[in-house]
Amino acid sequence: MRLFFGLSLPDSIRAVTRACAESAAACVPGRYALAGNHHVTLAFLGDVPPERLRDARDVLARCAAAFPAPTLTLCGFDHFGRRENAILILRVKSDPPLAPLHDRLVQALAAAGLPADPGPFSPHITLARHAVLPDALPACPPASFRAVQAHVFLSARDGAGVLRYTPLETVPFACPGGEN
Ligand code: 2AM
Repeated sequence: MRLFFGLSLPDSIRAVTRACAESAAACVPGRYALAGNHHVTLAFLGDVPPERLRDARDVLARCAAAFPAPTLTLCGFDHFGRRENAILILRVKSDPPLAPLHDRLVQALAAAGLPADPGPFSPHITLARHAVLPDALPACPPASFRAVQAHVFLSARDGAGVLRYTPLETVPFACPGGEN
């Protein structure tokens, strides 16, 4: 099974990312992700035998339990790759930054004998692939949310052949104030 660790978006934030994707689609051709698939990847594992799902979950649970629930802010459009064949993204800023968590996850996965893409890591939400970027992109309103949970996601095609990211496991971040 193809797995990754990531953060899901609250409905209010997904409404913003959906609106950003719709406004981009008016001027940026590309293959747009389903808004239901919008997420922030923390670490990508790739193919994992189903019997090791529990071990992957335990790695995420241990690392998340030692990390304060981060506040994420959408910081506007950006891209990876060439402008004529780009991955269109929304940049995400996190407080505290997510890079140390990504590094810890990659180390813990390796120690558990699980696969992990070492990076580079740059937090974002993918909106479209094979995008052809114009000189200017529309504005995307700033929006913030606190992620109190992380997930093990399954990346798989549904019966109709549509790629879906499905949370299989959910684990809490540390919450110093004890609010969650
Ligand atoms: P993304 O986070 O930029 O959207 C499932 O494939 C998810 O894991 C996708 O959201 C994808 O990119 C992310 N991902 C991170 N590293 C990956 C890799 N090496 N191969 C495939 N997907 C990867």
